[in-house]
Amino acid sequence: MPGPTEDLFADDALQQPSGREQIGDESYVLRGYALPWIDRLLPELRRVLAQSPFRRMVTPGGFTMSAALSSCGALGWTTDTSGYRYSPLDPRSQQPWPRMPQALRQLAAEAAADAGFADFAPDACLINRYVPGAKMSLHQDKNERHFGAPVVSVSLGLPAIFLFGGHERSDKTQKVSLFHGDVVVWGGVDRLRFHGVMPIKEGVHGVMGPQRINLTFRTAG
Ligand SMILES: O=C(O)CCC(=O)C(=O)O
Repeated sequence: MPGPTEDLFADDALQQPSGREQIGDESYVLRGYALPWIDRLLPELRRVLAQSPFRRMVTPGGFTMSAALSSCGALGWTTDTSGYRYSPLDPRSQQPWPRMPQALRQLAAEAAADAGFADFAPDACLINRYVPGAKMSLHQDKNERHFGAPVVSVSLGLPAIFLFGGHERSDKTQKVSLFHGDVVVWGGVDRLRFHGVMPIKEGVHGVMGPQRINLTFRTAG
């Protein structure tokens, strides 16, 4: 029978940090920010994914990404051997991407405002699914038309180590642990900083199962 201390540490929520952590001049981790939204968010996410299911895309260099992707909103980020771009159509169905649910849009706008970016109006929500072992290499988000709006990134499910670098690929990276419900916002002078995700460790999350889902909101058009 575990003692009281073990019981305490068996509870995920009690181990999770809370509050706002600054990771750059204009970059913040909002710990647990999305938790109160989860019950509204998950059914909407299921509807989006029924219409535009996850698929693994190929990079211009011919590599299949380990994360599987989908999107909602007016524009969806896609990649194939001819390049990275935003498209109004899901390349799989040639139909518009599912509309961005109001709960997702509102969560992103409120998180951006709390991090100092008022009036965030995302038109693209990229949905990344990582199974254990999947990762995202260091990259800059620069397929958007302008860089005035921040990036808002919501983590769900298995924990991840987010790599937050500088403006050069070779710059030192900070390792930021992200948990279910955490939101990262970066913009302004930090908008083009390199970032990525280390391979996800094996595990099963109590709500999301054996996966991590990340929602990344941007103003792309
Ligand atoms: O999964 C994440 O936390 C980051 C995703 C990301 O870097 C991206 O979609 O550009």
